[in-house]
Amino acid sequence: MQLTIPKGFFMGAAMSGPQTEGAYKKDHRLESFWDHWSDLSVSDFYNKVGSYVGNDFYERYEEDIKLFKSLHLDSFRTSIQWTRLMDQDQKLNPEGAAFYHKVCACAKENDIELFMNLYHFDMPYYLFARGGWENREVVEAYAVYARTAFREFGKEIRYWFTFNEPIVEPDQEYRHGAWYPFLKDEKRGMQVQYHIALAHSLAVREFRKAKEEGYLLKDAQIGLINAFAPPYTKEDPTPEDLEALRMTDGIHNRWWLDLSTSGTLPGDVLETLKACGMAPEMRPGDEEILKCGRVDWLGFNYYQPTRVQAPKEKVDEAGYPKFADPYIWPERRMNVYRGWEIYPKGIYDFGMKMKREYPDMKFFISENGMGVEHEDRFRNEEGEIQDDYRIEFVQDHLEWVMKAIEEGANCVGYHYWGVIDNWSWSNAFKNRYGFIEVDLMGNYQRKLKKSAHWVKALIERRDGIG
Ligand code: BGP
Repeated sequence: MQLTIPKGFFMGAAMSGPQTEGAYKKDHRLESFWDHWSDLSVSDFYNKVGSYVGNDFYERYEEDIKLFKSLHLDSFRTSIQWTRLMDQDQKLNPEGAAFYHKVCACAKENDIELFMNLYHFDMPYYLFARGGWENREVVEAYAVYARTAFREFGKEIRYWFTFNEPIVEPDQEYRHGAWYPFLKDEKRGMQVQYHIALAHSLAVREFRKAKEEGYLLKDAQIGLINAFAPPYTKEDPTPEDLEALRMTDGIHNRWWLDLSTSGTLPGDVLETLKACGMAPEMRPGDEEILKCGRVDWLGFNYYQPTRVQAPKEKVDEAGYPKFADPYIWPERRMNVYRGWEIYPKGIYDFGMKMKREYPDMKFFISENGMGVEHEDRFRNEEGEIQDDYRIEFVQDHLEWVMKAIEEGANCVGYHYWGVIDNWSWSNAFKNRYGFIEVDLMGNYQRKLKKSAHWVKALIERRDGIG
């Protein structure tokens, strides 16, 4: 069956400043958390490629936006880097601002809607050194940064987002020990997660204020983007498995969904945390701040489902209560390069959850994509990468999105992650996601893959052209 997408449904590209821009020391940009980690131990990064280069977007933004246009993509998301926009005195860096003004102007010239995110795991290092998200002053500093960005670009950007996947830093840096500073401390992770919820809410408050004061476009909107991985457990669960599901869903999804739809945090989760001594420290007045956290719409990043079961051990290595263990579904299909399960139906299940539980909130699929290693293997005689696996991946997911829409989900778009190959954190350039290849040996030259032609034809059918 030929896939068709509805008219007016956003089809675009997702990317981020720290993974694409490069130019890490240009125009007085500050050192980021990633630059610091790269300097400290570059061998933690695949092939020793640290955070410095991105995919050269800083120099090639015009070419890239024109490429999006040539594929008929109607929108793209990137992020402002806090390190580029602000100086250490929390004042605007005019050179950094000039770059983002150029990006805004170029998107406009090409008739592409720009979705601008303010934070994509990229804290300025001087703030990280002061305790990062564990420190309330950093929460305040983020609000100053957000206010500065709204005032500076208010008339150029319609769609704003406070955070991309706010769950990732608490998880990767504080709970799982996967990213620098490699901590495994659930309690500190919870405090960080709480402070990010406050930072998000303060930024939304700044947005509303900036709108009232006339700094923003009249129809400007603010959203939050999260990895809303739908959680599943065994088909025949015990009450303990269901409890594991409740807390996993509570910390990963409901925490952000309740905050962004009703300006509260899930009471049952806070109670459980309190009972086991893991509740974050809250201050008088915080409830009022959180109430500001309601947004206009949501982004849903989807790569894989979360499958959990009751934990074998009651406590972790540090002595904190464990809420869940991973559950390996016997029928799972894997993206072996990334180690992530491929389960397109998860996107539909999440759409149905939104329809049932948060019917007034519209959302879009803000990331979905397939990273594959050694794509050179798939070149044809003309040198073009034949990434049929990627076409199949996107088609399968989009079919489930369309089914969710038919059944009433308020989903208004789809952004593919990494339309142009980019730098993937500690995996650097190991797995390539793009419809467009970046030739690292050829001065970052861009080349279309087979999937680029496929997505172009798909959008042409939507628009009745071609
Ligand atoms: C999401 C992030 C992106 C991107 C993507 C792919 O979680 O928002 O920044 O990196 O995952 O993951 P990875 O790059 O780790 O392969």
